[in-house]
Amino acid sequence: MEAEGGQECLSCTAVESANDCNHRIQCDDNELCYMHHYVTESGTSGFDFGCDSQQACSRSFDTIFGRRSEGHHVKCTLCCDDSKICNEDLNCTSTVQTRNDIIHAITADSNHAMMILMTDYNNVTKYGEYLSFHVDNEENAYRLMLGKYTGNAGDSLTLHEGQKFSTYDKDNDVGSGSCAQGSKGAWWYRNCHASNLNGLYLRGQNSQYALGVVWNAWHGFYYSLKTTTMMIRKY
Ligand SMILES: [Ca+2]
Repeated sequence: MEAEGGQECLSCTAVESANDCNHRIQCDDNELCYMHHYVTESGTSGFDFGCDSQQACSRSFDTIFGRRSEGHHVKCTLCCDDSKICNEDLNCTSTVQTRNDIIHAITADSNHAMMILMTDYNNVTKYGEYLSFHVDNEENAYRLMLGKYTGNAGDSLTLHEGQKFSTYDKDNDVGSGSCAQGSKGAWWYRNCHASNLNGLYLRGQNSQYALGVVWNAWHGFYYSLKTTTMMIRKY
């Protein structure tokens, strides 16, 4: 989306019904409109919209495609059922285009970096950034391609480089079982993961091994992060 201040954005700011979601807000000059995809605990996915932080703006990341935070995991799920996604007007459509189709299209033409911002329950924020980020097309199961890591969160994604995207209904991992079902998420699972950002929203320290919103290099497999945001920039 365009990173322009003062723009009018579609908004969906709380746990709302589809009709309630369909309103507009004005973003501040230091914010940008965002559209992001989310996956709920039940596996439903969708998009929502709003204004994003100055931090994202200042880093010139212009596409935000994955986010987990309090409320977001249930936000606007009434917009669509499992077979549909929301379009930019937050109306349900039957298009087969998914989050990964969009990311594939965005990252196909040039060099892009992908940054993940993560916040824990002490409100500490860390990040990991990867150069040469690209997601392959549907025929290749949205295979993940990544370059060099930098950041202070530790590297929990290079393990997944070269892996296909697996969901509850599509086991594309290299293990004998289904990592998506076993890890309660959708990700570029290998056998199975070092990160699980579409996992269960388990709110910090918990007893469920590797099922939460996990970034192993920072908080290990028994900690579910408070917020995560995945962003792309061109370079
Ligand atoms: Ca498998």
